Amino acid sequence: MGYNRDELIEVVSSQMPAKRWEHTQGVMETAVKLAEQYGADPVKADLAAILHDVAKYWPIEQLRGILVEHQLSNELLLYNKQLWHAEVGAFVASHDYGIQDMEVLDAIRYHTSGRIGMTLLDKVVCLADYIEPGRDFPGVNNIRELAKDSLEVGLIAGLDTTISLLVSRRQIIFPLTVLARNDLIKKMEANS
Ligand code: DGI
Ligand code: FE
Ligand code: FE
Repeated sequence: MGYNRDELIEVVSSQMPAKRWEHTQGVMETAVKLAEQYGADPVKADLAAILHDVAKYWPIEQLRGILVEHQLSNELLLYNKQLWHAEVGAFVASHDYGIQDMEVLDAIRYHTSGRIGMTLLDKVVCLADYIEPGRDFPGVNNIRELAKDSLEVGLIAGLDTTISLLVSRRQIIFPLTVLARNDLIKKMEANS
């Protein structure tokens, strides 16, 4: 309990391979920049970014165990295991590292799936995860360009990429991801 930033960095980076820690550093840098540009709290963005993938390399059975034991999300258990590290990450941040800020915990919790009514901080962390400098997937440069002008347009493009990829692989889509995308589009249309 009561970890300072350097201690958090130490304890988080020790739980992942070097490559994933490089990704996390990219997300930290990008999330702070996006926060500054779009008016989110850069300190919270940095903290959420440090912790967002803390559970990414935990054994699947350990992730499942935490979801079940702490009754975090029964629904998540029915969907892709790649979604689990986000919910568990928020739990670990709170339970093991004493993070109490709900905004930070939610940004970690929803960094993979998104959600309806994403906060500014949710959007910043989720988008930073897509476009940090180390990311290299088809279309990433387009998302980077879109993100320069609009947090929402960039994020919708990111979610579209994920959904398209899942469709192309005939994989199940976590409904919240579709709901998050629809909600962002609806709100953009309402504002135009
Ligand atoms: O943890 P990272 O690799 O940095 O990024 P992430 O947390 O967004 O990655 C999670 C992976 O989960 C992503 O490559 C796509 C996969 N995935 C599987 N099913 C779903 C899903 N992602 C979303 N958003 N929704 C799904 O239903
Ligand atoms: Fe992640
Ligand atoms: Fe990530």
